[in-house]
This record gives sequence, structure tokens and C-alpha cells, in this order.
Amino acid sequence: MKKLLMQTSYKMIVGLLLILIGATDAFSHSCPKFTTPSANTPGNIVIQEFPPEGPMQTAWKVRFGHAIGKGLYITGAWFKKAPSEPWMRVLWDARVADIFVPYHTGTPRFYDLTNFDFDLVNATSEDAGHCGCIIDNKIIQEVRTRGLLWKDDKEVRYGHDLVLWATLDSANYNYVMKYSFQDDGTIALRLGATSRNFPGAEEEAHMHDALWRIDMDLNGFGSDSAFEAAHNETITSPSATDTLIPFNRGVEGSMNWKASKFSEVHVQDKKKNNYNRNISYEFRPIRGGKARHKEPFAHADFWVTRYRNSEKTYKEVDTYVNGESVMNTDVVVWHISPLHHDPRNEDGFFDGPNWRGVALLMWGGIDLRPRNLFDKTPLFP
Ligand SMILES: [Cu+2]
Repeated sequence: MKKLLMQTSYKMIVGLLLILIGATDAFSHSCPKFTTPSANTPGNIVIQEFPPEGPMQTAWKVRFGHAIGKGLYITGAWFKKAPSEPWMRVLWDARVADIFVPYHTGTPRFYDLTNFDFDLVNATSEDAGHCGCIIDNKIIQEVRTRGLLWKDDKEVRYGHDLVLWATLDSANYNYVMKYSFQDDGTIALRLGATSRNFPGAEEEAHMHDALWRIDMDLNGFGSDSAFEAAHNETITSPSATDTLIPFNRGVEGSMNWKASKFSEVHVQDKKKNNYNRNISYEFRPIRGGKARHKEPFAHADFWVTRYRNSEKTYKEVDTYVNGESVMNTDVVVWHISPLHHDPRNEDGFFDGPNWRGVALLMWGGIDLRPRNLFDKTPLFP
């Protein structure tokens, strides 16, 4: 009896200690702080300072919108690279202009934004998780810890980002539109495909191509130039070079992404940093392959055009190319980021006549990364 009593009280004490440790652990993993929870910010603008706790070093101000047939999109983004610096415009507009979904048999060939009137799904508290908040019933705003920003032996810094995301209800499919604004000035544009495969063609392979239209106005509009960056190396020589040349000889056109060249488009402003280098952004695709379809807009990975208010439709981008300069002007970068979907049983299976399951989320997109925007390593002591 005495032994039983001793065992019981011992277990109670250990249990109590575990609860206390658990509580402490939960406290140390509290949510990163919002600078402006959107519920209190008029006009769909959010501001986020980094780091979320402690003295501000960098900050993003982001304006966004959403609409039927368009999903979630960005209508302005400004970056502050130091507390003493003014807000600098980076984006005028960035969005998934369309989602092209051609099936392997050749039909159907859906344009999930411009052929339909799909709306965003109403967000739930489960979408938001315990750190996110819901804007306009449809959009999730989050501030996330995004893992290591840098490491130097024993020194370490974790990075953060401001994330806005929403889910397009594209009939049987769902598309997650996600815009991430990172503390180091990087913008990560992502489209995720998930949900139920196309009824009647559940096991037919197909592509989901996110067609991005990115109107970058670095340091305001009117003085940006587009370049093609490439790494050049062959198996016959130990040396390599990196080149930066005017995009398509300085006029509107298209560009192929080549894996061995680490191809990038750079958008450079005439403004220079303190080391006399032009500030610019690198457009770095995230992909497992490249999309090529019979449609002319899908014969290249990048297009660059001079900004025209009437030119907004990705499937017509090839017709916008008419020899205008893309140097020292207002440029728009168009990019196709593909998801190749060959259905697996993990994406669903036939349970008798019924399809059961959902396609697990796949991500594609592009990163816009600063080059010589700073004079130093950001968020470094
Ligand atoms: Cu699919």
C-alpha cells in the first residue's frame, strides 16, 4: 500500500514537471509578431518589420487585392532596407495572370483564370493555424520563421517572412496562391496545385502552368532595364565565366531557361548603391523542368515587354512583342512556371466506381532576389 502511494505521488510529481516543461516549451515557440494585423489596416495594406521582435532592421509594405476570376494578387510592394532609409518601391503589380492546364491527350486545355469565374475559398481558422490571421474572409496573413538566414561557425541568424496566401476554388482543383516577402528583400511567388483530379480523366497526366506577370518598378517606374544573366562552362575547360547582357539585345522578346547556364532575368535600375553598382533584382525560377506546348506563349520561359496598360493577357504575350526597347524604361517580366502532374495513387484511387483522395500539394514559382540592393549583408551585426 505504502509502495503504491509512493509510486503514485512520484508519478504525479513527474507528470506535473512534464506539464511545466511543456508549458515553457510552448511559450518559447510563440508566434512571430505582426507589425500591422490587417484587420486594423485600411485599404488592404500590410506592413511588416523584421525581425518581428526587437529593433527593426528591414521592412515590407505590401498592397494586395482579390477578385473573382483573378484570385489573390499584389498591387504594390515597398521595401525599407534600413530604419533610416525611405520606402523604396519594388513591385507595381505581381500576379498569376493565368493558369494553363493542358492534358496529355491534347484536350482539354484549360485556362483556369481567364476561361472561368472561379472565386477564392473562404478561409477557416484551420487555414490560419495558431499564428495566422484572416483578411476579407479569404486571405491568410502570416509571419513565419523561415529557417536559417545565415550561419558563421557559432553565430547564427534565423530569417522571417511575411506571407499572404489564399486558395482558388477551381472546380475540382484548388490552387494555393502564395506571396512571400522575406526579411532580406527576396520575394517568393508560388502557386500550389492540389485537390481532386479532373473527373473522367483522373489518371491522365497533365501540366499546371502558372503564368506570372510581374511588373517590377524598382525604385519607381521608368528607369529599369532587363538583362539576361548566364553562367558559361564546358567540359573541355577548367574555367567558367558569368555574363550579363541586355535582354534580347535590348528589345522586347523571349528567353529560354537553360539549366546548365543557371539562366536568370535581371531587372536593373539606374540607381546605384554606395559601391557604385546598379541596384537590381534577379528572377530565379523554381522548377523541375520546363514547359513547352504548341501555344506560342509557351515556346519560351521568359518574356520581357515594355509596360503597356492594355497588355495584361499572358496567352497573348507573343503578340505584344513589337521591337520596343526594354532598356531604361518600364518593363514587365512574364514567366511560365510548370508543374508536371502524372497522377500517383497518393493523389487518389478508384474505390469501385468512385474516385477517392486528393492530389497532394505541389509547388512551383519563381524567386525575385536582390542584387546590390544593399551595401552589406542584411541582418548581420
Ligand atoms: Cu494535376
